[in-house]
Amino acid sequence: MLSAQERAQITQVWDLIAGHEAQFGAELLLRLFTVYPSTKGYFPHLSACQDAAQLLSHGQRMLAAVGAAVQHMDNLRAALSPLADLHALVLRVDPANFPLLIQCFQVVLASHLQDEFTVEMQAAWDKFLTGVAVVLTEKYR
Ligand code: ZNH
Repeated sequence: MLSAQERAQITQVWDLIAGHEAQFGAELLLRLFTVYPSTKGYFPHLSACQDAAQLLSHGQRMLAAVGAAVQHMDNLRAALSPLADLHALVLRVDPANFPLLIQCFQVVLASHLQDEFTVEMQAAWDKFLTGVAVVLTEKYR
């Protein structure tokens, strides 16, 4: 699914994020809520007050999961199985929200990495995050 070059680009970008999961994650959530206000409905407690500490804490958890997915990009289905159960069976997040989050994720990357975030890296990350979203949304019934 991912070429050797795509894998390298995904890892290269992750190495720049690693250690800043909370900050990137909080920015991602803030962007998501602002650009796509309908997403706030899933996070009533977070989006109502936009308390920085809570955004950082949920952002940290979300980005840590992305980091784990990077470590297991050859085996996403197994690595993300518990999270897939959570999203599909418990949270029941409409799968239409995932492309919105992926788009915001790429804008966060671009705004931080600027010229370092090449078009090839964006393409590789788009493919990778789409793969993550496929796994997180395939257990719906
Ligand atoms: Zn999600 C949760 C990840 C997407 C919504 N998440 C969560 C968590 C994680 C995640 C890690 C935590 C878990 C625990 O704690 O156990 N997500 C994730 C990822 C992604 C996602 C990786 C992609 C890529 N989500 C999503 C979306 C949405 C969501 C799109 C909508 C919009 N999540 C959610 C919610 C929750 C979660 C609502 C719960 C929160 C709380 O807890 O409060």
